[in-house]
Parts: sequence; structure tokens; C-alpha cells
Amino acid sequence: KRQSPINIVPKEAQYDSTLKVLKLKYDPSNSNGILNNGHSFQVDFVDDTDSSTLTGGPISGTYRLKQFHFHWGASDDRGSEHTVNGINFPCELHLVHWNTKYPSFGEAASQPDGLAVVGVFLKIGAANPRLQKVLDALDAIKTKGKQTTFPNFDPKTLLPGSLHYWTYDGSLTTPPLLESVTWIVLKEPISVSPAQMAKFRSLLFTGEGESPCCMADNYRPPQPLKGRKVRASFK
Ligand code: 1SD
Ligand code: ZN
Repeated sequence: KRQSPINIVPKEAQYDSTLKVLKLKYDPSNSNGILNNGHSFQVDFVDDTDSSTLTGGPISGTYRLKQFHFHWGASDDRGSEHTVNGINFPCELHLVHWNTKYPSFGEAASQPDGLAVVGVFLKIGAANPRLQKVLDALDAIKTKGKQTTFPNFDPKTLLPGSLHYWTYDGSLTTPPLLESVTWIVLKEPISVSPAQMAKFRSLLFTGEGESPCCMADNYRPPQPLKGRKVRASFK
């Protein structure tokens, strides 16, 4: 009934004047580690207090930042999960937050209003200096299961200038595909260079000692809308 990602058709999205401004308040000291989880890499945050939160936008209450990760293609013509008018971007950033009305991320993840994920498209252009600290850490987590420390990173530096968004009710895009995500997909992409995209693809799906298999095409294609409405925060 509410699977993700979807193809966003801007002309069919309805402007909703009641949607609030997105408020992202992140404390760089909460960034903790970076992990190759075998399908992507994720930067994890300490989430035991309300110091890094998402409020406003389409959501009620307070959601805490748990981690961010990316999805990307084997070539620059594909890789995003959401598409816009059927157009793929080479990469998509997901900032995963959980609703503090539940006791933990794990419990929130199966509730219809449990998670809020902010999606940001990456488009080919100038090298993005704000991505570089993340990309420089990838050599240390090349294989599945590897992790290292990743202190003092502010994910706000990865966001585009405008926080205008589309929003709809959806799901996790990886198993168990739980229908618990309020998706908030930013309209404005951030830039990434072809060389930076190549660095994403230097990661491996495989563990140390296995025959190496480059991590790429770790995206799910668009799923049926099934009558859902996409709302826009902008005209
Ligand atoms: O792919 C991620 C997965 O790694 C995990 O973070 C999950 C939530 O815990 O979310 C999916 S996604 O829907 O954010 N792609
Ligand atoms: Zn994701």
C-alpha cells in the first residue's frame, strides 16, 4: 500500500500551504562512526538525547537523527531511488530519523509514523568539497562489516541551499521494507563530480577475503503509487 521509492511527478504534486518549514538541528559532536553495512555505508549518530533532531515539515513531534547513507549507480545515468519525471540522479542521500514518541529506533521502525527520512539528490557537476570528509573515510571501510570512527561531522553541511520538499507516506527501501517512513525529498540537488562518484564505487559489497564485488546499483526502483498523494511545500 505504501512502498518506496516512487517516481515523483511534480505537476501531480499538490502544493500544501499548511506544510511547515523543515527544521534540522544537528550537533556535530553526535557523529560517531562510519560502517560498510554490505549494501551501502552509513554514518551513525549518538541518539540518546534530543541534540540532533528533525522537526517541522510534514511531521508532528520530534524525530532524532540515527544515521545517514547513500544509494548510487554503477554509472552516472542511474543510482537514485526516487526519480523526478522518470529522471534518475546518480546518487541519493538519506538522513534517517525516528519519532521520539517511541522508546527506540527499533520500536519506531515498525510504526506508521515511526521514521522520517530526508532524501537529497546528487547531480553531476562541480566537485563538492562538503562530501570530501565522508569520501576520504571510505578507504578505511572498503569491505563489508568494516567500521571506523567518524567524529565531529555536521550533516547539515550536505544539504542544498533550499529546503523546499515533496512529501509522501512510504516505506524503507531495503528489507524488511517496513511501511513506517514519512519521506521528505528535497527539490534542490547537491553537486558531485564524476571522480567523487567513482570513489563511492570503490567500496565493496563483499567481505575481506571474498572475491571482490564493487558496491554500486544499490538502489530500489520506483514502486506503484497506489493512490497516494504527493504534497509539495512550494508552488
Ligand atoms: O537502506 C536503509 C537501511 O540501511 C536502513 O537504514 C533502513 C532504516 O534503518 O533504511 C533504509 S532506507 O529506507 O533509508 N533506504
Ligand atoms: Zn536509503
